[in-house]
Amino acid sequence: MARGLLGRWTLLVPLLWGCGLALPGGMLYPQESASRERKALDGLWSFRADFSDNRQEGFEQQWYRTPLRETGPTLDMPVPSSFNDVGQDERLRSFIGWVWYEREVALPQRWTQDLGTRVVLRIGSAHYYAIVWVNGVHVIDHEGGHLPFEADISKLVQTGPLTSCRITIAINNTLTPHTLPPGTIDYMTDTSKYPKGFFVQEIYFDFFNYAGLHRSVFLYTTPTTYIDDISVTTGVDQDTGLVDYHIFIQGTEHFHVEVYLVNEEGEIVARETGDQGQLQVPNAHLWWPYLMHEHPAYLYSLEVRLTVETGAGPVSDFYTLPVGIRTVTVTKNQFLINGKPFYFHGVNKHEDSDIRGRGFDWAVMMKDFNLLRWLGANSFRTSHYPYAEEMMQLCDQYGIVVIDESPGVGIKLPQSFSNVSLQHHLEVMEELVRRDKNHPSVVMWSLANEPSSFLKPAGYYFKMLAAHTKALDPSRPVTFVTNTKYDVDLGAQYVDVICVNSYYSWYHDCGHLEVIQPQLKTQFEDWYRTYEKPIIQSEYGAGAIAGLHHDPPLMYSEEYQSRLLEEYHLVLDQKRKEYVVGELIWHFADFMTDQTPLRILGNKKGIFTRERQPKSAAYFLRKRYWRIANETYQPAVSSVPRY
Ligand code: BDP
Repeated sequence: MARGLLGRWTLLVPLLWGCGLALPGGMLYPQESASRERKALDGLWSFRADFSDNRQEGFEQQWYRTPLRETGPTLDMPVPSSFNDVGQDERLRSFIGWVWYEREVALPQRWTQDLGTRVVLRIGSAHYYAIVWVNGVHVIDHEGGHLPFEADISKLVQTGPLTSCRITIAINNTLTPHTLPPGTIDYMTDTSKYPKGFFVQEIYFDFFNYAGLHRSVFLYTTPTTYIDDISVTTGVDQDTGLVDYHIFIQGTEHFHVEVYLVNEEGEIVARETGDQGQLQVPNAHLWWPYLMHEHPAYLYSLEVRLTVETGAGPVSDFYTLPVGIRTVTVTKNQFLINGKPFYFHGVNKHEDSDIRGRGFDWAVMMKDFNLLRWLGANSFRTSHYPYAEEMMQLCDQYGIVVIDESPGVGIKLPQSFSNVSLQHHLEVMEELVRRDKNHPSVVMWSLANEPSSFLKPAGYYFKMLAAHTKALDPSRPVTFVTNTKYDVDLGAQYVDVICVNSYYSWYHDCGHLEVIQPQLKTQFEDWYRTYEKPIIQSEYGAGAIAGLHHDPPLMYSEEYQSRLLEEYHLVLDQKRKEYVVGELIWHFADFMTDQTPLRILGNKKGIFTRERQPKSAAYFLRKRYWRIANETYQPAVSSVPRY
């Protein structure tokens, strides 16, 4: 294959960089209300991978101009899902380059005839780079595989009697040193060893680079004067809950906004008018992580009503935002929620399961939440990229605390610390904060996972990233997850909480469980002495093949996995009395990776299998998590198993 693989890509990316850092517009989750309609385009889409040598055939032949089936053979592709594991064709599983998705949608006549209606196309996640056309007209490009983007397509669908539209999305999963996550394409030109045109995508992270339309694509409507964004921060003054809000209106400067805060019983507890203000709630029910309080995860509804007077009468827009009133504070040795010490006993997750790859799935999400509760986990980190919005909403409802991580994983190469990369990373943080800022479950932003934070440019890189993220959201602490040694890490000075990954007795001193206690103790003491900041053990764990047993414990047996956790826990139990504020097991469930000799159909460090069945370590960890919950939270919830 020729190097044209990246041709169009490299051409387009600089256009985005030119946009500067102020993101235009909000990214509220589409919802139905008295003024809004929504259509989810889940289901089968037409799909075609561009197998041409330079991957440019689709652009050369303008596949977006006519129905995709007229350009050549197409497949039916489920959305949401990754395209990789659905078919039986190895070429598609490992495909790198452009794939094309298309869907024809019938629209209600009121969407296409009423010029007071704004029709928006919103793509929840397209991994990695996307170009979108509607009825053959280019509407938007987007870089980044894990955050939503949208385009106003009213003008394209309100052109006459036509009440359908054809949506075409070209997606490229190629990773370069400047994408997030980064990667490189290596071309193998020695034809005595490799077939002509052979190349591989190198990645610097440990999960399969699934691609496609991973989340729902929505069409939704608003009036042409509409609520574009809502920003809420909460505080507490004695028993009074404080909700500071800012509503962003588009389409007019002359509007009337009413804001109501409604409790779970449906009663209005506070009201205000105007696009900015503070709602005060006497005797407020605070949002607590579940297990921590008898009324966990209490959510109010912020009902926003916009009214605009027009010549033809008043036009209204309505949007309802769930609001949890809570505070987050960090001291030098504690992480406090509502002023009380919070200990993260949770997991690291991936969006990964079976043939759907990383595609969102309601059943998998519910199973995972049920498993989290079964386990007694109170938190997770969105390793190593932002998760579906539906998942964040459920965390708000169920009281699961989230460390919200950007896709900054595998930042290893010096080029990936360049200004070009930094600029993109800053934008991704903007997109992430814009999307997730109102979730009470999100208590901290994670900028990256295991970057080469010992490299010289890492200091400036993380200084800028941390400062920018804090400027975007002064209400939450910031971290990044490190596996660099404490005395050479150049980024840790800029974070509020130190998150450390370590794999004692797994990647080093293999099989020697007896090294864990001294090494882990030293790790914590070194970090705390140097930085005097609270520490989270953000990853630790061991691989285990479900059903593989060996006593005495040997690596990859279920026994070894449990024993390794036990050794870690002995030190964690000492240090959590001092300054360790959390432990997140690596990993919640087995997950797919690239093929390497160290991985057997994926990473097996899950305490659940990829099919979500428990290994022995899950029972072991469950006892611990519920024990910590029983010890820590008062009053204990009656449904808590008492170990
Ligand atoms: C850590 C990475 C994680 C890997 C894990 C492992 O943060 O993504 O999957 O190691 O090796 O370094 O299992």
